[in-house]
Amino acid sequence: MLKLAIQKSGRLYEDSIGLLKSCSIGVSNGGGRLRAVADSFPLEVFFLRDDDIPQYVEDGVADCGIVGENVVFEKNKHVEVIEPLGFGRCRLSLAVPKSAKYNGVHSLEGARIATSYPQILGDFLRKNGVQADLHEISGSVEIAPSIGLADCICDLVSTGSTLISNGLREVETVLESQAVLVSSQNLPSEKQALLDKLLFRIRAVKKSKNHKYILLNAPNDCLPDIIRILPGMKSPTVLPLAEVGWSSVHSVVQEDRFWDIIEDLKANGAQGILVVPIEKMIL
Ligand code: PRT
Ligand code: ZN
Repeated sequence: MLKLAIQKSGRLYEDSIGLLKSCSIGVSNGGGRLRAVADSFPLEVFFLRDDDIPQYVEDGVADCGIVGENVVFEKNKHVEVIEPLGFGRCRLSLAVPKSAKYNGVHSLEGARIATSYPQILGDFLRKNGVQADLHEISGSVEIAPSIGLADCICDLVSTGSTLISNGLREVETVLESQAVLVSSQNLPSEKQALLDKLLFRIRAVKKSKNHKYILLNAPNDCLPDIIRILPGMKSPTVLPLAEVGWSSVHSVVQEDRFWDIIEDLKANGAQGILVVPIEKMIL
């Protein structure tokens, strides 16, 4: 049985459970349980504080885990990052009071900086040749300047609204982060085989989220142009419609190019365009 550690509650919990569900693995920690056995996959899930996950994985108590890169780099344990998961996106940033002068990292020389990320920030400052006075605090970092504890802060940011409401201005990104799947080093072969199976499902789900299935009708004389626009997985499927001289074209398009492709298709004679989500995608 593969042992997976995920966050017990917090920002990564819903997406971690949702990802497993998309992989057809049902898990529930109903009643605040700390461990649960999944249905339909040989997986035991541990529900932990995110900060503890790298240690559990390093020690082999859990074989793998889902945790933010910010935590992985800060804890600096011996774990392998095996797959970015595309959720829990944020950045670790330096922020100064709105009215403070800032002309690059060197402005921070000698400054008192409040942070929950002394390792990552320490590395960043060393690389930039800056010496500063780090104050490690574990929560509510953003109030440190206003209560006189620090001159500036280094904390996680997603929308930026917490910084604004505390009169702070983001000046430097130290790290871009998202949730990742990590694993213990040197897993025994039967665990590695299960992890590979889980990873195969995760990749199929991730791929499907970046793609849409598209169906359209077009007069046959427009088909060469439409087929040129729609790359498909191998090539588009073309089926005759009941109405003579018309065809239905089916294909898969990448989400990020989606609107450009639709415009191009319309301009080249496509009609009745339908777009549907893909649940799993295996190449
Ligand atoms: O109890 P436990 O220790 O497990 O949870 P936690 O309180 O330490 O972590 P949690 O649930 O807050 O966050 C878990 C992970 O989510 C983090 O380690 C990041 O990888 C990721 N994440 C993504 C974030 C944010 N976005 C985020 N915005 N973690 C925290 N924040 C906080 C930030 O610290 C600041 O206070 O949200 C505030 C800023 O948000 P904006 O939107 O105002 O910029
Ligand atoms: Zn935490």
